[in-house]
Amino acid sequence: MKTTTHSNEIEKERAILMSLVTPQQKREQSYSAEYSLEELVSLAETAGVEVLASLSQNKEKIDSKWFVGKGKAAELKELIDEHGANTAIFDQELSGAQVRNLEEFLDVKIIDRTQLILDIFAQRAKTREGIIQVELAQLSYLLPRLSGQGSNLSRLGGGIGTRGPGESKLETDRRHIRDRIDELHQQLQEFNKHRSLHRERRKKSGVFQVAIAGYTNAGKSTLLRQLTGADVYVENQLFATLDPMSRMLKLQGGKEIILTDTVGFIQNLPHKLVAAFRATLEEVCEADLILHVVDSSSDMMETQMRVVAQVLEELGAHGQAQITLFNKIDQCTPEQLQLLSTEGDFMRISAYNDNDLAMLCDEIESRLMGDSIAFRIPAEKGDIISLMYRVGEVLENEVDGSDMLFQVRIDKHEYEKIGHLLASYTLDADLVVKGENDLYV
Ligand SMILES: Nc1nc2c(ncn2[C@@H]2O[C@H](COP(=O)(O)OP(=O)(O)OP(=O)(O)O)[C@@H](O)[C@H]2O)c(=O)[nH]1
Ligand SMILES: [Mg+2]
Repeated sequence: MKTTTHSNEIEKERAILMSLVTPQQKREQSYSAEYSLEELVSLAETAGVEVLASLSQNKEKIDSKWFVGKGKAAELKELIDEHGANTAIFDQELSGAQVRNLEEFLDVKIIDRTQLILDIFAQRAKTREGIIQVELAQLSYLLPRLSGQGSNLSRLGGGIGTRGPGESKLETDRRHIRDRIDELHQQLQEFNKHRSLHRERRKKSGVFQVAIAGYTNAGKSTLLRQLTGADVYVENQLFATLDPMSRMLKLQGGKEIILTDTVGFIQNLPHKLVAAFRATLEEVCEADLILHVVDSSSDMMETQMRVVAQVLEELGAHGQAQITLFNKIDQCTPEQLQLLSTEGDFMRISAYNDNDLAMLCDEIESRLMGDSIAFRIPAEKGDIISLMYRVGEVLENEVDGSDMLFQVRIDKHEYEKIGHLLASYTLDADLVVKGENDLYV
């Protein structure tokens, strides 16, 4: 993945990385400057860039002209000359003016984190919808940055920032960009319509939706593959998956669910980017259950979990039913294992361990099917008794005089529809038996 189709035409990017840390960032709980810079190295390498050195600065405020302080910019210039770099990559988003000033002063190509992520996305997008989403995000990013620099971006000279996933390289003319953005919006709307129709149909069919979400490289695709045998791309790299993939999974009790793998999250994920992928990420908001996959062998686990919680909140999915899966426990040190909670909505798993997967399936089933409820129904009420069988899985039934006693594991979808007809036959609340929550302790 390190080479691109354009690599023969352009000089390989040899970059110095630059990060600025402001007090405001330090206050943000889910932000770690060192880790962000470390990630920037991986992102750059994933995009095919040779990383030569990195530099960071603690500064009270972002400099509107240079982004970093003037002295730091001079230091960066020295480093660039010393290493013979042709690119500087910034860990935060830059304004058009900052890019121009830095470019003029440093005389190298200037790239920021957003462009780098978009470049990786451009190389990864496979489905028509994914390709459109990436192109739209790229163009929306470029447009406001074009002002005052003529009508094209030829200064970029190819490579990152110019690679487009569509048939041709990114259009670089401003008027064309506007037209193209409109066109892409329209095309995406078609996809959205189609997607919501599809979702409605699935909802009506009563099939449960389970979304797999989490930080990039946590093991989401691995989980989908191990559970369903799906032929998905699994790789130890950032953003291996871009397009969501759904697969059917049959649970022990015979119930079928749809599992969907989604694009990984990352800290500093620009809002615009989240917006471009909103439609696909809506799958997460609509899900009956979210499996939040965590790489528990990462030292940055807590930061990653916070980032995921934050993005889920931005998407409006934070209130959804969720199970946190501490994945990769086979790779954890004893100290790391000790930190993992085992209570409540948490499970420890290895996506490669069949026993863990079986337990996970049981847990998914009990979550979706809900708790079991006890009912007492007079034997002559045949119609009510037949409803009993529609509302879920009858776990036990016995005759008690002229009544029938039922213990039913409720199917939430069905219960929402017809539960009110049964309300007067439920036994007292003490007899409402909980699901088997101790399965994973
Ligand atoms: N040891 C171990 N490795 C795992 C486990 N789960 C996943 N991996 C590895 O972690 C790496 C990333 O897995 P993916 O499934 O591609 O991760 P992802 O979350 O889909 O990542 P993106 O698509 O990039 O967001 C791969 O090398 C997997 O083999 C696990 O339980 N144990
Ligand atoms: Mg993946």
